[in-house]
Amino acid sequence: MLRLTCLAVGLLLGGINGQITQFNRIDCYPQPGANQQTCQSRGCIWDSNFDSSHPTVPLCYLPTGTGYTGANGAPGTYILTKKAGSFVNPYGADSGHVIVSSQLIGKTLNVRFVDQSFTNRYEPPIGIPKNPSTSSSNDVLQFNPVNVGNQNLFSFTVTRASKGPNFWDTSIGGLIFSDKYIQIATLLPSQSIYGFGEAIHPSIKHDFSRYTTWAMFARDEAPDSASALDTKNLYGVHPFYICVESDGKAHGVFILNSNAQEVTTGMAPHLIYRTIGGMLDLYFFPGPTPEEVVNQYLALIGTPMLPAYWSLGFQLCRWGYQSLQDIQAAVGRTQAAGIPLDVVFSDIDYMNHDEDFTTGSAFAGLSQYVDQLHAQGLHVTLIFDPAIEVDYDTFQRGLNTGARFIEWPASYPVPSTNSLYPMTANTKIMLGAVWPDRHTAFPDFLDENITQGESSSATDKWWAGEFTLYHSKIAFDGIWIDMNEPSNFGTNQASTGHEGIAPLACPLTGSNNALDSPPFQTQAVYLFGNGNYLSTKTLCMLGKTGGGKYNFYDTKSLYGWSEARATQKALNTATGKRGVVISRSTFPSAGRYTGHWLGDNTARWEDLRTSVIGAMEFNFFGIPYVGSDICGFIGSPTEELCLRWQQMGAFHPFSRNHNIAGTPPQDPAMWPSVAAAAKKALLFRYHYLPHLYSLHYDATLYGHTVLRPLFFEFPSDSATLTLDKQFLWGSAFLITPVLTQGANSVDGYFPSGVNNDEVWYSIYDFNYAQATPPGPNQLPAPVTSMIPVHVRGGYILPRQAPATTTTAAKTNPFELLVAIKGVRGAGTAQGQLYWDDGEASPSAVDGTYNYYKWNFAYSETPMGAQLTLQRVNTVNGMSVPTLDIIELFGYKFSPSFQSFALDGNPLTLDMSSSFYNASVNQAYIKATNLIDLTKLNSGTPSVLSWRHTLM
Ligand code: MIG
Repeated sequence: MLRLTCLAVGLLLGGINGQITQFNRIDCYPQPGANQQTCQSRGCIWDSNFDSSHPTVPLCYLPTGTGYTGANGAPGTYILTKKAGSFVNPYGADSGHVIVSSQLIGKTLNVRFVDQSFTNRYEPPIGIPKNPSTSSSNDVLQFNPVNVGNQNLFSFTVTRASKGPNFWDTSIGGLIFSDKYIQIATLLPSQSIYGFGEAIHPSIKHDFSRYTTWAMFARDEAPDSASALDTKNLYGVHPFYICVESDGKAHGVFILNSNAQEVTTGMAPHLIYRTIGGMLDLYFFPGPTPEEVVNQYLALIGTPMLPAYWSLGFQLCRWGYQSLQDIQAAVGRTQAAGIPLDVVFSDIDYMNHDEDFTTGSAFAGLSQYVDQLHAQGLHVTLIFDPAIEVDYDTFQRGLNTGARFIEWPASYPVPSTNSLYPMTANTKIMLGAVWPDRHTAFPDFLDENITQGESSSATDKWWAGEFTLYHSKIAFDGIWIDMNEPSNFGTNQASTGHEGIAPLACPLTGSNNALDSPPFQTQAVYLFGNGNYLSTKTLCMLGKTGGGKYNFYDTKSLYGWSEARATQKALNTATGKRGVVISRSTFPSAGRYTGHWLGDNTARWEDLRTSVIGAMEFNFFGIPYVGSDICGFIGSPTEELCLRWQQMGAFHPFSRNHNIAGTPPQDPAMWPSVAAAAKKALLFRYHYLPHLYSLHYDATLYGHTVLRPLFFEFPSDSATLTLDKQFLWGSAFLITPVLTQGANSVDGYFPSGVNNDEVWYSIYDFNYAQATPPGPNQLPAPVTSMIPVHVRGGYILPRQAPATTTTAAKTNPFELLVAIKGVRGAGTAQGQLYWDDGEASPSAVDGTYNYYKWNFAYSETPMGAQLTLQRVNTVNGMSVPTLDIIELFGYKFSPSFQSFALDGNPLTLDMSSSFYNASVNQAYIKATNLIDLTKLNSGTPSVLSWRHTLM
């Protein structure tokens, strides 16, 4: 049974019995139009004493005592029966029976509110929990329900068993349950809150000096980075945040819900979460490090897919290539400039009249060109939109094989549009209009009807079949899925933009409008202004998905997720390989199937800056394969902006230059200066691809981030909590991009660590191999150099000499960069390498990879150094390039080059290349076939040892 106690709450900031100030309010009028009369008529308090210095404070707010009274239910559960307080819910009848329960899933605490007054509450089918979580700490999370105050109001806290701060404390009040309005509010233990998406965040840490409401509902909406603040929802939905507590410990919270929803952050600090459907299903992750929070989150929802090795190469794209010759010209000038290039894209231009799985006449030679690119070791990614024109063979095959499309409800009168096309005349399919010339249908990827003996639904099978058929004509390697919010042109408006193609009209009024005009519509509608609805730019909320089982109202934000799932399967089926999928719309666990680009940004410095934040946030969300449109999508970049963006974008896992139609080309070879900078930055990236790939493997196997902010590694250094202009690859590689115009230098921060022993070695043009002083530094960064990159002492990074394709670079000998951490007496470094053929499917997790661990140590007594190399597991028969080079930073000894031995057997070094540079403590050891990684011991590690003398 749960403990029920009556607490005195005099110490609380506000809430159920406390004082309400302007800093701890819960908005009682979260839609536009609050005034004294509308406010008070719903039993709320109107503030006539408005403080103009805090313009975001809600003037209409909930009185104390708003919530539920309750009692013990069955063991471990709690029943909330009666709503308390003067608030009169204008958004529908209050539920009279909410059951609260909690459970531990490994170290993750799940708190569920099951609302039994309303049947068939929707739950996203993302298949959780995938796995129970673990933690480096023995602490256990606790759910502590309490009835507080005179009115016996229900609230709860979540804490660690060892106490410490309350992750959540709902004694602030404001719990509301009704069919189309669910609200919960909580006090927060600190202002260091990160996450919630997809949105443009002007800073990585949320701003608690004001009230801010972030909408979450998938929408085809381009990011606006130029406004001081734009809280609009973009393409995907991620109700997840990380909190760093005052002592540097971290925890996280995930709210599993796919309905239109929003979160308000308030000044107490507190947050208010509202959703207009589904469940209140909360997951608390104990950390205690930020990285562990993400590991625990991804244990629950699933870890990210492993991208094909080639997809870590540079990618060239644009919308508006007029013909195949335009693509060939851009690829030709990139290659002529010596810029590494791996992936060539075509946007919708290649299609015949924008129909999926067709090729337009201007691209007639695409198939042969793709073969030529393959012969050069390059790969090709094509775009496919979900909307299928309803008058050609692809659609007919779908109908023939039982594929489902989003439909009108059975009882709803189908619009006359359906009778325009023989294939839709007698169907309930909801027709929209996107890029194709005529009406389109939207595949229902949530269709769960799986015929016995099949492994996927007829819809998914048809989808994979279309890709397979098209692949037999054009041998693409990757799939880019766009417009999958899903986007639809002209919904509820006068025109679709296509002549003679009538727009979709949703029932906004009348007896069928319950889902299309719910009483509370969220900021996903209000922020877009009058005349907007949940169905704006998309399909009608009363549409049916899941083979008729669900309402689009509930599943709309899952569309991209479900398309990504089907498309990954289709890619594997069509190509027989791993490949990679890139999706615009995402939802928690989409990372299992796809990567993401940050959408239609603009060629502005502000957008370059927010893309640094966006890429880190998608790593929190379990979608580490992410990047922005390099040089900006909308508009035309200046030469300098494009140069800086190429330099920064060379460090994003998904590194693609992309541009809107109708603007001049902006591929890097368009300007000699940009070409030189791109070449230099990308050759650097290609040098370290084995490290980047290993980070992705770690993400797939263990749910790690690939890119992360500095506070992930140094959460107890409060200076890192707001840093969002630098980022790390894993733990060891710190990138300090130039994000401002006219700069010749850039400010960076170099944490000294809890033990004051961190070392950051420069690995770019300036002070190569030398340690940068800890703390803030101004670093040289002229356009002719790389942006600053530093490697952290204590790590060994695998690398290979670069080439202009990953295909070529992948066969080069391995090298290890050993960045030593330590005091004079002893220094150490560690690292690892995951290696496989880079494209086999299925990948990872089944153990079909090579895994090596390295360990370096030196000592003064006896005077010598040891590099331990261990082959942990290997794919039989796969040959791995030899290890030929070892470079050491922070190595304060002169090595005896004659003393090198592997497991006691002497080795001969290449003395024309090996050297020791005493002035910067750098050693460079080289020999052709120095160590055969294929034959390395798998049991007892091999030891490379040598003697040295103190300098
Ligand atoms: O409505 O396919 O975000 O990357 O170039 C525009 C054309 C449709 C939006 C994507 C963008 C792509 C464009 N697409």
